[in-house]
Amino acid sequence: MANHLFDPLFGRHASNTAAFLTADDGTALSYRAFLGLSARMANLFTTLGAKKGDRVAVQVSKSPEALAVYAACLRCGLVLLPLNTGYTTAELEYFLSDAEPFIVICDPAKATEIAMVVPGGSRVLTLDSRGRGSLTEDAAEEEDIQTPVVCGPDDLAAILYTSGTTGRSKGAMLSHDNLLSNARTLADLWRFSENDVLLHALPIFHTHGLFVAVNVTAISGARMLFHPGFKLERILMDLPGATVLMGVPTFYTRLLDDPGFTRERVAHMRLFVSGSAPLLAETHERFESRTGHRILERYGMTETNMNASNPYAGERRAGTIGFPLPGVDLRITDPETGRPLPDGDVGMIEVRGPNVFKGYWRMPEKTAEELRDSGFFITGDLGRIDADGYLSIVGRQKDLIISGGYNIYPKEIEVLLDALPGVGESAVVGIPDADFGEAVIAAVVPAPGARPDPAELLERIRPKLARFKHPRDIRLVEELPRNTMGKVQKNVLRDQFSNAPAG
Ligand code: MLC
Ligand code: AMP
Repeated sequence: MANHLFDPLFGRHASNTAAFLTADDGTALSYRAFLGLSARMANLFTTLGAKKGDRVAVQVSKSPEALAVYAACLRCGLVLLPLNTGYTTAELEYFLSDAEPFIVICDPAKATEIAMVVPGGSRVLTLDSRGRGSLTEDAAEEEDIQTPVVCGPDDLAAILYTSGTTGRSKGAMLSHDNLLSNARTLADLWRFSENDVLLHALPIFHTHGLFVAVNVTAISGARMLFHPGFKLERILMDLPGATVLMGVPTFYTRLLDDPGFTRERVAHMRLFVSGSAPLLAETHERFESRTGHRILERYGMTETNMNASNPYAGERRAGTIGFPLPGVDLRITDPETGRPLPDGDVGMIEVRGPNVFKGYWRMPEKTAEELRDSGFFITGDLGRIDADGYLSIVGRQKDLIISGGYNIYPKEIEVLLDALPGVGESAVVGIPDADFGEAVIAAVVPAPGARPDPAELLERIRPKLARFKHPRDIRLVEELPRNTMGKVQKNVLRDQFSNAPAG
């Protein structure tokens, strides 16, 4: 095939007049029309001078046009760099200077601010939540046909930034084949067909909403009900016309909290998928007794796409993430020595397969630390395989908080707090939260003689951090608990704070 990923996902639908997605206002967009739109954008990128391998950074609201940017990039062999809409300009500055995109696409309301931090030579285009802006205006002048650029399995399709434990984000480089192999495996395993209608309410700047949801839909010729975000009433309204929902655990707890979420409403559904964060066994069980459906939990990462899934036909076991996907080698190793451990022991989850990324953008040392020469990627997740082969995640070795499916690295917040006057040192932890799974709490030890005001500290770090990373509470403490090696014992803090929730 001429373009390893574009052709099987989208190219083969060039004359398909069936609906690819239904937008929030009820308008249906056929595969053919979607491809025409992406061809116009691709022609615009080429007119602007973009060449295979150039990066296209995108921070825009979810819309069909925003999704067409993804297909347009694949067409031209450009590397998509999707960015969380919550990121502040201060956060964007790092991604843009690190990735050096040739094109930056942002909301018109942020264009002036973003233009200040865009590297020299980059072009800025705009796109608003309704699909309007210089991107679509200029693309409208272009032809709606385009010959996709030749791309092989190892060519890059996307770079997705994941925060690092040191506070510096790393760009995970994903190839055409990383994405294609995973889409094929999941579509097959979860029995997708062109009769499926996926209720799509996830953001499209992460692996879950962009690659799992969209690629699996496109490769199956299925259709999406494309919601701009998760709104409970809209989900309840559309469930009767859908067959599949993919969500983070917060989707499922919010649905269960609504009395309108009934067995009748989901009678037409065939599959509910959960991932990106742990699904409590209790949620799994409540869901089954309410709806008669067992949620299918799967496990993935930005760097690896999906690694493991509960079975479609066999037992979907609560509290587990099922079995390694076909083609994925998964092993549990001793975190200290890297030696494989027998089933039943808790250790580091390592994975290898066509799904595993190509390394971190311009960070060969970081890549070498996490990706072994043997091809195994060290996930940072701790797990155990039971006697029946089911894998469970029992903890994380990496210092990471997952809130509503978004990853938050404590270090990034600690660095900002530590730099403020009146702060001696700080430690950030996640405590259980009924809605988001975990909530961010910061412990601050005042500098000698100081008495900083927590509300003021929050005000100072606010402009530098996306809203979802803001501590829900900052607590002053006399000292941080440390072990004999002097390392902060975050588990002790977590227990202290969990037992004394914010007032
Ligand atoms: C929103 N807020 C959050 C938040 N989402 N705070 C913490 N954690 C989050 N996840 C903020 C809002 O800005 C708002 O701030 C307040 O919290 C309440 O907002 P809300 O209206 O209740 O939130 P909502 O917009 O409904 O969003 C919640 C959500 C969303 C769960 C729908 O966060 C979401 O779509 N999460 C999915 C993330 C995802 O796709 N992860 C996949 C990563 S890929 P204020 O100012 O009003 O107080 C990956 C690999 C894999 O992990 O395996 O899949
Ligand atoms: P991200 O870096 O955003 O891709 O997040 C990946 C991390 O999310 C993984 O390393 C896990 O810690 C977590 N994760 C993904 N799926 C699950 C799941 N089903 N259960 C528990 N944790 C999960």
